[in-house]
Amino acid sequence: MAGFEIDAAAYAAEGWVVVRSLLGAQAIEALQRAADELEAIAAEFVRDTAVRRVYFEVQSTSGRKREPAVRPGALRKITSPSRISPAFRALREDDRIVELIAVLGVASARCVVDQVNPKMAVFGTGFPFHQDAAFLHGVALRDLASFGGVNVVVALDASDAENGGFTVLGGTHRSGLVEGQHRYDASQSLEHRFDASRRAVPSLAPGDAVFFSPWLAHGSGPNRSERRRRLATLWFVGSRG
Ligand SMILES: O=C(O)CCC(=O)C(=O)O
Repeated sequence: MAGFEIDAAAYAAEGWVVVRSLLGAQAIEALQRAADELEAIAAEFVRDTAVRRVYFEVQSTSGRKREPAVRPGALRKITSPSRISPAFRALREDDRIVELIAVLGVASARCVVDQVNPKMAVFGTGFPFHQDAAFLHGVALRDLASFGGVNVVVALDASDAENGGFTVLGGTHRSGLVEGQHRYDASQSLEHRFDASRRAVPSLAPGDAVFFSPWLAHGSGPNRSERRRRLATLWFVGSRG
């Protein structure tokens, strides 16, 4: 693919691979502004709230779901930002991502989930290790089983171990789905349930992306820094084409 390469062999072996500068400065600035606008909508929210089918999940003190926000407007996840944000819709429909996914072996991929994952400076808690494949259902799960899938996170801000960077457990995409992930307590690490011997926290600049298997265990640590960390997340499943 012109301008981009992806290491399909590393992806097959580890279950994840970084693509540097997937998005250029203009696209990233548009997404950063769009994320700011979404966060402004949520400025007074103290509980999880849906607005025009965009679901804003608040950041609680413990990190557990359904507890009040650590302060008004504190967010941990925004699900389906593409429903109201043109910049996130454009990301969801970016053909270059679909082409890279095809190189990884999943043809005619379609996006079934899009999210923003904010992690606040200082207050952002860890995200327990889990496998996204455990959270799909219906037609999307059927297509994942039949045609495979690839998930993608794009850094909107610089992301590293200090600010709760995206963390992967390499190789875990080969060991099957761990049961009971739906009941997880978001304040707990589930590291003990997975082989963590190939744990990695890739440092990402805005616009860098991680392509990873829906079966790869991943999560993130708390944000102990003064820098916020936001990711855009997309889940793709293949189709008959
Ligand atoms: O925010 C993060 O660091 C990870 C989020 C995540 O893995 C998820 O929402 O499934």
